Amino acid sequence: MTSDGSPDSVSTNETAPFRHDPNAAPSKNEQLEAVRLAGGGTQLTTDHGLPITHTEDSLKAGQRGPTLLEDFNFREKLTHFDHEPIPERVVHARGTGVHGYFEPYESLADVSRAHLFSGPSVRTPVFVRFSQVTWPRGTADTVRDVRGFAVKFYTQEGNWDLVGNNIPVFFIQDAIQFPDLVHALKPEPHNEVPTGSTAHDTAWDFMSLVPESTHMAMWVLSDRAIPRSYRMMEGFGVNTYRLVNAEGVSHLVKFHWKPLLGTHSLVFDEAQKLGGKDPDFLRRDLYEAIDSGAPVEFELGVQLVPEGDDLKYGFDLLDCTKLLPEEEVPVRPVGRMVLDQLPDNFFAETEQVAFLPTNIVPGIDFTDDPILQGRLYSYLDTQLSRLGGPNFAQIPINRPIAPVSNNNRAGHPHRETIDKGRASYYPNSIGGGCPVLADASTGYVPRVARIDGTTVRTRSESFKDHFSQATLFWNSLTPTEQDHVVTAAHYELGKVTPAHIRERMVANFNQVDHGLAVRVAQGVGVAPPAAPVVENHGKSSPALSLAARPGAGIATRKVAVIAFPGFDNDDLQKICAPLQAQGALPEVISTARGPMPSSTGATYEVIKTFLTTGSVMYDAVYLLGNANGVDVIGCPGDVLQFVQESFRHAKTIAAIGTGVEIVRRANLAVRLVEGTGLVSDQGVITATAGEQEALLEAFIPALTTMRHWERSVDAVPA
Ligand code: HDD
Repeated sequence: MTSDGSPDSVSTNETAPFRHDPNAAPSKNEQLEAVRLAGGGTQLTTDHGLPITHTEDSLKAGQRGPTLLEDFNFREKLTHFDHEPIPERVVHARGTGVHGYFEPYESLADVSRAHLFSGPSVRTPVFVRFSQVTWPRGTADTVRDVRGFAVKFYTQEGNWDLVGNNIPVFFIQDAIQFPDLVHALKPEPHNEVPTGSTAHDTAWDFMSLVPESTHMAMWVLSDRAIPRSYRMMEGFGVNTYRLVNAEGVSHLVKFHWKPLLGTHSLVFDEAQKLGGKDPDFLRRDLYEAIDSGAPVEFELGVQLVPEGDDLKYGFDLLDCTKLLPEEEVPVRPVGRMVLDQLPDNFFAETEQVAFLPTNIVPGIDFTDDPILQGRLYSYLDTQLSRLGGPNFAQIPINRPIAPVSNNNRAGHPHRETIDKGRASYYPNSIGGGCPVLADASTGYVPRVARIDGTTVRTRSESFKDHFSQATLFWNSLTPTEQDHVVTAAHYELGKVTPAHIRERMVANFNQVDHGLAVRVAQGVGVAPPAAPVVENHGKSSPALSLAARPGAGIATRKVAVIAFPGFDNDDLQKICAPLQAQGALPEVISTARGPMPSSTGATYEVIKTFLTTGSVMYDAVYLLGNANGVDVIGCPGDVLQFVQESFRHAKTIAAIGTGVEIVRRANLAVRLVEGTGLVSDQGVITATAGEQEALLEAFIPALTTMRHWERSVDAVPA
């Protein structure tokens, strides 16, 4: 067989020029490729393979003379550099990708004929790209935004791309509004301000005028939009898809990804500070976790609804501004995805990966959801300008593991495949009819659906309830999560200039919940609405709160261990080993990089300092005791800020021996140990010297809790 699947010897081909004979010796191209693969590759060469002896000076006419045009190496190097950038994605430009695999727990054959779901022995390679939606490639990781959660499954039946987000609903109901939405959210066109924030006029002008976006706006104002880690957020397919079994029976399906580590978020103040301290916080977190062998695992689940029940739940399953509460249709666990390998090259893999909702496999199908329908057009189209033309599927990261044989040929900018044979059309007899059509048992067969209606440009009546699920979401949040929504609204709308936009948003919130509207109004200079528009229906879906999935254990939680010269070595050993044994990541922080003497004279090699880190990069802080006492340390502002900020961000703080004195000087509104013993108050745990074991016993559960919301942030002294 040739690379395009054409058979080798057909009688009609016998007299043809340039006939390809597979039994013949390797072609020149194949011989050249074999030589290339055998090559060494450590010597500096031009792009054309010429070994280069000098690359730091251009070829000049005399010591101080002009550069010569003849210097082809100079020209090649500069030309290549000048053409390095490619257009960034119009949305989801900033992202990071990793490799892994997916394994089903059991066969899903009752609902889908997809081979990747056929049983636990099928392991499918995946590439996952997590992203932000709205901002340019250079934006800080932690800004408030929806996060993309795109998974490419390299299945034996071709690539399946599940291109979802970390929020289960969307802003709009019809894809024709997507360009308007994105234009409004992005930096404003006259001055390209602001980057990395929807806190500006056009964003809220649009959302205030499009009431169906209110539900999504509530999610974006919630802590979901500032995840602590890509490893600690849920993923959702958002649109409704179909699963189809071998008998042709289909179910509507919503896809879910559940993180093994539970769902956790940053505090907004922390997210903003991280933008300066570590703009790469989320990608670094993912890389470091995978590099250290820590578990990065998600469970795939499906909510299945029999065909025909799309209106049964009080809303339309084709309307992706709505979610299907898990309490109504439980999520059936399907399998696990493990992310365990970093890409070798960011550009080649993460930047060049192209996700297409049209990439589906037999056993998975579309619905008439108008957002999904629009997406089926847009993604292929965008790859053409981003990746330069129709051959992007041949870029290694996009190449399926399933064999490809068709009659697509040539194309700008390049074609990697060296197609053979004369027949590049269907039907043909010259190539023996190859490639032949798949039969219905192996190939993709589009769903059979009766479509009957007159052309309209209207929104379905079943899409017209814009607020009751926003109320459901609001009712499902914990009081702390609700406070965060209100503060985020104060921040976002507080930066909106025209009063009428702020007023319209408050009016929309009043359709969600009167109390919410009043609280938002109070912070944004708008008169609170006098009365509710509708009574809150009182329903909730506990699964929508981040608190519903805390995860278990302390794996990959980062602990800042603060130490100064003369630190108690015994304290250090007794804290680090047990934490590491449970998968946590303690890191010593001090005032200067280099060897630091301990109380016993042994030295510790300090890598992290107050200058190169910040409390916002850690989940908890632990202050070691010191033989020299706290006055020698002098309690620099850096350490006090570290402790106060950790307190403000509701993190666990532990201190022992003289470390307690530092906490005392930080003036936190908690009880601290006096005399001997251990005191634990609102996640601040203090103990006298020598009480390491008791301290650890209290510290580990507190670290598992992650945040101590019982603290009042206002308790932080000015
Ligand atoms: Fe989209 C990228 C997710 C609606 C048009 N989208 C993109 C990515 C994700 C999503 C995760 C980044 C993929 C990557 O990492 O490369 N998009 C969604 C979700 C949506 C959604 C969950 C709502 C259910 N998108 C949507 C609509 C349109 C687009 C309605 C247009 C009609 N999306 C695009 C795009 C992008 C894209 C312009 C930009 C880069 C790309 O496709 O490859 O075509």
